[in-house]
Amino acid sequence: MSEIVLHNYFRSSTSYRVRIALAMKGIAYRYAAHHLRHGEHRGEAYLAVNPQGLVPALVWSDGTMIAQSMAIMEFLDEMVPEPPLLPADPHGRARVRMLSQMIACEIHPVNNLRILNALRERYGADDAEVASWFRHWVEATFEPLEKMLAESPQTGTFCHGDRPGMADICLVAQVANNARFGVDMAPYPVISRIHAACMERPAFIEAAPMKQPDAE
Ligand SMILES: N[C@@H](CCC(=O)N[C@@H](CS)C(=O)NCC(=O)O)C(=O)O
Repeated sequence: MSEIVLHNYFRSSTSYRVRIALAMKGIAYRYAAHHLRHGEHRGEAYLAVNPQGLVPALVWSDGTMIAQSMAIMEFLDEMVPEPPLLPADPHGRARVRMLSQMIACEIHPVNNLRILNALRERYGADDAEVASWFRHWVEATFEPLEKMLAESPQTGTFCHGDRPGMADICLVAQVANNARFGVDMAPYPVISRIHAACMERPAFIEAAPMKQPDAE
């Protein structure tokens, strides 16, 4: 068995998801930083690890490489089941995956660095226009997410009941990104309450962007 390596970047919200999951499960790993703004994720060395050239990528102790934060989190949950990231029942699992994917599939892909760069390079968008784009796609999903969390009896201290799981991980990582683009969180009291509850937990605190060795 050799070491577990997480290829990531402090500010990457998808990396943040995986760091939280690793911390919750108490899995030790080596932190391999790739500076996205310097294009290190597009270099030969990293493309040899993950041909997609995106972070995060986890290299497990047997050498298996897994990219895609949602796949990594499900893998970690199967390899180290405690504490679980998903509920035990199918209905609960579906709900947590639904809430998670609202963020992971509907917000993150259209607000990723390469999309924001394309807005600037192809269409001449300035900083204000890029920030407005970012906020638009957050709001398009945070509005229904807030409503769904507020109206469901299954919402507890966290997105699903009273222990944090995959949906909370996605929520916290997204809220961290929102702060950089001036998203007003006032319309989202339930999301804000859940975020605050998560940020009292050591795993969420230790995985936070500014706690990482490559933080700037
Ligand atoms: N769906 C992927 C997305 C991975 C991804 O796009 N990561 C971002 C950082 S949050 C990245 O590497 N961006 C580089 C770029 O856009 O050039 C996941 O969940 O892991």
